[in-house]
Amino acid sequence: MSAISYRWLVYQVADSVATIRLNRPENLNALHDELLREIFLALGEAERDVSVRVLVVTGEGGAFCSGQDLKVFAGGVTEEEVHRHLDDFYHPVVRKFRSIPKPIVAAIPGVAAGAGMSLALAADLRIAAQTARFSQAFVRIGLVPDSGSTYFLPRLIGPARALEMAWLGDGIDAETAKSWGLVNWVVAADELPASTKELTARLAEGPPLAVAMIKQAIYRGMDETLDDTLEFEKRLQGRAVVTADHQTGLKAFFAKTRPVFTGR
Ligand code: T3D
Repeated sequence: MSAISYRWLVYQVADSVATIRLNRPENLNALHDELLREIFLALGEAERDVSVRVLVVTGEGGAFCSGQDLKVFAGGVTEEEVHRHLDDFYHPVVRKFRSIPKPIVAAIPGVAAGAGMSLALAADLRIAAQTARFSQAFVRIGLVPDSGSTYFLPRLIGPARALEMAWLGDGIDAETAKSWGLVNWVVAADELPASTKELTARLAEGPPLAVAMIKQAIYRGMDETLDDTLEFEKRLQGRAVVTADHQTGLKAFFAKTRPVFTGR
């Protein structure tokens, strides 16, 4: 039972997994301010809930998210307004994806376009249905990629493919996205819920402290020198070796049993 009542998304917790389901299917889960605010709140709720070990972000009605609700800006917007809008609504969400010390999986049933694709890219892992499509749609309406797309995309697929997507604005299908390294897994559309559950169950079984430190180290390592990274890994490993979960893992290894990690 959520402490917050959401109007534009569905928030559910089951088996240590919080699922955030964007719920504006009539416009492919387009993002308006209220939905963005609710995504931020839901991410925070899942972060604080100690029973939650993994988050899933997905969309209702066969789409992931079509990006900014274009009806909102149909009347025009000033430079200052767009700055404030990005600062107040998009950037807090994107930063939250990275700062939450738990795995975040984007489960992508259909189209992920514009800032909707940016949200999928901000997740740690992506599992896509064969029906998924990815589009850097910004250029089609004379805009530039935002909400982290120019950060995440070249890191995932390289600058040439990122430019191809951003300049041409063409959609790519799930298999192409997989072959480019943009998604981790592609599954049949009707298998997406079960495959997501299987994946998140495995992630939820992991030792939470080590899982959190791995997320921190991997992202930090992408922006640091080798020497800095070696030092940072050393510090994290010093914290990991003294956890009860490490002892649990060792005992399970020698006993040839499955470890049950508690996060201590
Ligand atoms: O400060 C700021 O916020 C600036 C930030 C901007 C960030 C951005 O995200 S800019 C990019 C915004 N997104 C787009 O430009 C994508 C627009 N949508 C599309 O190009 C296509 O809809 C898709 C490629 C995503 C899917 O195409 P298709 O053929 O599967 O569906 P459709 O028929 O185009 O869409 C279905 C309905 O959803 C349709 O409404 P209708 O005709 O049934 O009443 C369509 O208008 C509506 N819809 C789709 N995307 C949006 C939308 N309505 C509002 N905003 C949308 N983004």
